Amino acid sequence: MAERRDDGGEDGNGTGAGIATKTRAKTKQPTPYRVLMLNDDYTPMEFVVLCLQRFFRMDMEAATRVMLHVHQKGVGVCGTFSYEVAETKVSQVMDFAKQNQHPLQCTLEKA
Ligand code: TYC
Repeated sequence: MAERRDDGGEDGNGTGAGIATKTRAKTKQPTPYRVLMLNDDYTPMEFVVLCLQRFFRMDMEAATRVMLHVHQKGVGVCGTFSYEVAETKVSQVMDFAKQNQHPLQCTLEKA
């Protein structure tokens, strides 16, 4: 969002009057979606931490904090993204969990 006023100088009509102009960014922000991780009784804690590091770029400390939150509360937020990115992250986590035969569930909701 930029606002601009011209130089107030010559306007080409010989009056020297300035013309106010406004430029608005027309790019609309995408609707945000939260990616949620769900607790279960079988997925190892280390695997959840690995997912959070690998797919949500968390460091060990942040990943451990989110994993423990999910473990204790049942659900936790991995991050907020556009629908397309959120959907991709959910698929990546679910595919990786399936490959490793863990029942880990991940979903998304409108933020
Ligand atoms: N509750 C699991 C355990 O005790 C750990 C776990 C944490 C599983 C977070 C899933 O999203 C999850 N092994």
